[in-house]
Amino acid sequence: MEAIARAHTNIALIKYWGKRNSQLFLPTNSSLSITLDHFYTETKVQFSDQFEKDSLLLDGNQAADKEIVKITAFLNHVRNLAGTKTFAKVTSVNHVPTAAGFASSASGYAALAAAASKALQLDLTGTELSALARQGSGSASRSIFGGFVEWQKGDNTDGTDSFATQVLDEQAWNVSVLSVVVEAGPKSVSSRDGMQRTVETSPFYEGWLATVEEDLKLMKEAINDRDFTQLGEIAEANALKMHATTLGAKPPFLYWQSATLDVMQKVMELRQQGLEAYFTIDAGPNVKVLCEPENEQMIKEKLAALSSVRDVIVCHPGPGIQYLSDWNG
Ligand code: 2P0
Repeated sequence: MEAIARAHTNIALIKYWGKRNSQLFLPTNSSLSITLDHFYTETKVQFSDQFEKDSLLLDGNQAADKEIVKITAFLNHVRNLAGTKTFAKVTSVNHVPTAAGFASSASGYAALAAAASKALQLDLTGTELSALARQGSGSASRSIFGGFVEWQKGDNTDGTDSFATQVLDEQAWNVSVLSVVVEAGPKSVSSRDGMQRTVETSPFYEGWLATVEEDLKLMKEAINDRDFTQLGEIAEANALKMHATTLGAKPPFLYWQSATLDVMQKVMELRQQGLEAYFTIDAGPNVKVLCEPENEQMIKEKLAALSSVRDVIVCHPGPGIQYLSDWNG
């Protein structure tokens, strides 16, 4: 009763920002992302009656009790589906460049959902697996699929219609996502706490909700038409609006650091010079820069030359869940 799965991280072009139900991980808005080829998590799950509790070995280290509590809560969903109470040993390795510091809950829970459900022979469809991964971390619902992926927020109170679907596969349109790692201190507010605080206290959150569905519609149009300019403009504007909501929260907070602004300003400057590039930023200081493949080397060099930039890793649309027969972790 064991299985191994690999899941890639994703970067949202239309952000998931806020929950309407935190127990079930139901979002207030739909979101859309690109699954990235370069960064992934591999996870092996073994179920055995010999185990007296769940355990997690993460990147070679035994996880702290706090992490085990989360994993157990998630595995309970999988065990309920399979009608078993057997405990599991989870071994997981994040394949992200060590300097990057963005180990991802998206790839982590997507890989765990896939490996655990396969180990228990659940034979879930892609959408069922996505809805399961969502209950570990919202953005994990999107990492089940490759390429361009939409997570439909759904309307049902039980979450049965809140899962991701593929908009375009990873071969269909090659855009470049430069992952820019900046010199920065640790972040003080997690994305989970940050989105909750924003929903509960920011007067700007209404403005977010008022425009996000239109952003999503325009983004899907851009993808359908392979219109890179529209994709970039909408993604950058959507990210800025998400971050603007945090400034209105009580107490206010900001994920950007000075290095983040250096990269944002450089991207705007490059655009003025005719080199088309756009930025998007998640709940942290690092920046992802979107460009077309023919410009990626030039833009990479310009960004890497900034003194506050530690590394630039070139990514492209990557695959969805893969099941592996051998463990190389
Ligand atoms: C996203 N983020 O769409 C957004 C944009 C961060 C900013 O999904 O509480 O780790 O586990 O559901 O998925 C990060 O939040 O939050 C995230 P939980 P998650 O990618």
